[in-house]
Amino acid sequence: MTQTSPHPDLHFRDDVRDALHEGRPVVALESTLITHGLPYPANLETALAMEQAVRAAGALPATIGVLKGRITVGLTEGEIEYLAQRPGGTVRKCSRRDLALAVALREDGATTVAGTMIVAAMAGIRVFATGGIGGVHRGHPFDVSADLIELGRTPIAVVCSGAKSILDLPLTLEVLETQGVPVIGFGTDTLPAFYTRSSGLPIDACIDTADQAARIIDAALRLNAGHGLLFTVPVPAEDELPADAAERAIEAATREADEQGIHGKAVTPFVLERVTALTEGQSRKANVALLKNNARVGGEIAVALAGLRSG
Ligand code: PSU
Ligand code: MN
Repeated sequence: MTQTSPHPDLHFRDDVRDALHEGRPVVALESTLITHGLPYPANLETALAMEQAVRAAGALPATIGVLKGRITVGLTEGEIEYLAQRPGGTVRKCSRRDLALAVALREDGATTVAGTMIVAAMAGIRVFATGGIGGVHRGHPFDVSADLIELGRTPIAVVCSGAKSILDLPLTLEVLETQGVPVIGFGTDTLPAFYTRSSGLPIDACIDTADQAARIIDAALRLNAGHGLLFTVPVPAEDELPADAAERAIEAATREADEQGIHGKAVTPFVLERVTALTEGQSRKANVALLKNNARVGGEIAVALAGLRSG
């Protein structure tokens, strides 16, 4: 199916524009995990490995970011490398509230899950793969990630490994319910907890194939549902972090954030960095593995969806 004409403020890599125009499968990828989620060079290697995993599944990757105020759908390898090497604090972390600032002030910006959803949906992309979404912060139930609100208002499928257990997962599920967002397990009937395969919390559906996922996306589009769909894929078993090690590190890291008065958009990057340090990099192995795996699953879902909508 041919997509409608994209927005004048979006700059497309040529192959992404062509693929969208022709109804071929495209998977959006975010850039905050490059600038705020992982250090150089793991960020660059992981971003390129995710693109490769999307391609291997038969879809085209479109990493989304803002370069000197230009919202770009499909960063080139050189542009990804540029963002990956920017010193900390020089790239704006762009959630919904930040996009207009980055554009008008001609800044470099990295899109979060919320920011990437907005741009991808404007571009006509139906599937977006990432690692973990933001959620409700432990001990700070008023700190609700804009990702959850975006999922309630922007129609795109987000493939992820749930939310990190640095967050309050039961409260995160409550907010998703309020926002009208179904949580669909890909090969699981509980919410994955990012570093570990299961939080034990029940979710709304369990599916096993990309074709089932495509049917759900297609039904939501036909119903004009207007909200996001959350597909959750557990970290591969061989890369899972032992649950007690993850929990200990998370508790220590969130305590440090409180003690140091870290707040606002700095909380998530701070805690992620501290968890990695406290688990001596063990958590990073899980993080990188699930990112690549989710990119592959996103690619498979996009391929199934393109088949369904052209047939
Ligand atoms: N969770 C991760 N890694 C990340 C993020 C979340 O495991 O890099 C990033 C994503 O871009 C997500 C953002 O959208 O952090 C959430 O930030 P906040 O909690 O400030 O909304
Ligand atoms: Mn927050």
